Amino acid sequence: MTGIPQNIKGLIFDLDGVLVDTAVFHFQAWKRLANTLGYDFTERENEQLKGVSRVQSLQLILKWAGIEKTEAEQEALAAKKNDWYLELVNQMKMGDTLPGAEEFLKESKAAGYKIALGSASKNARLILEKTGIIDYFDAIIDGNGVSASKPDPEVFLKGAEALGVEPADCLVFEDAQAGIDAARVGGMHVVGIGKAEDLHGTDFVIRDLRGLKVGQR
Ligand code: B16
Ligand code: MG
Repeated sequence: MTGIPQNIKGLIFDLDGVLVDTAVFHFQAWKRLANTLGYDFTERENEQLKGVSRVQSLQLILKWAGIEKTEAEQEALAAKKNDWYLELVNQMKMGDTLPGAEEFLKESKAAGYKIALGSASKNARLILEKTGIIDYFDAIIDGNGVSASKPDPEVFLKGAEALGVEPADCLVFEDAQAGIDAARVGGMHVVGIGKAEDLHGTDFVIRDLRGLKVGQR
């Protein structure tokens, strides 16, 4: 089994698709919104919304549908989608994390790694609280604290800074290509979570966090 590279001091986790499976809730809520506009989209198109911010996701869906909306209308639509998304998130419970995620966080913390969240989501804190994993984090950088979306490296650079660790000594965990590109541009190591054929530019790819050994620092 692969281990964490020797020089690594800080671990920066994406949220959706790495620690929790909220992608399915995003998909349901976006689909519900698209349907009110007389449009539908598939799970395959939904892949392109992963790791992308709320407003950018809406703009992509409107583009696919060939629909134009003013900025004010877009804000109202994004708010409606978020209300529906939160109805689903609010049903999440302690332990609703992806396979191996909580154990990996626990072992990493015990081994002395500094741990940050680097997520595009503005709902990240709520999700970490509901699933009971918030206390593992030394720093939380989310969609409320960044101005540029992935593949811009801002979210991860802020994470490294908050941990007091050089970017080159950080390992980022990402399931989306935009996030992998962001980590690379930021000069960090990056583990892809998912299928190797879908993810490019990683140090290595694992199916989920059961596939990586924490070991000793
Ligand atoms: P919110 P991540 C991303 O989370 C999701 O992958 C993406 O689908 C979503 O649009 C984005 O968060 C914003 O989420 O609407 O909750 O602010 O993968 O960066 O943890
Ligand atoms: Mg993600």
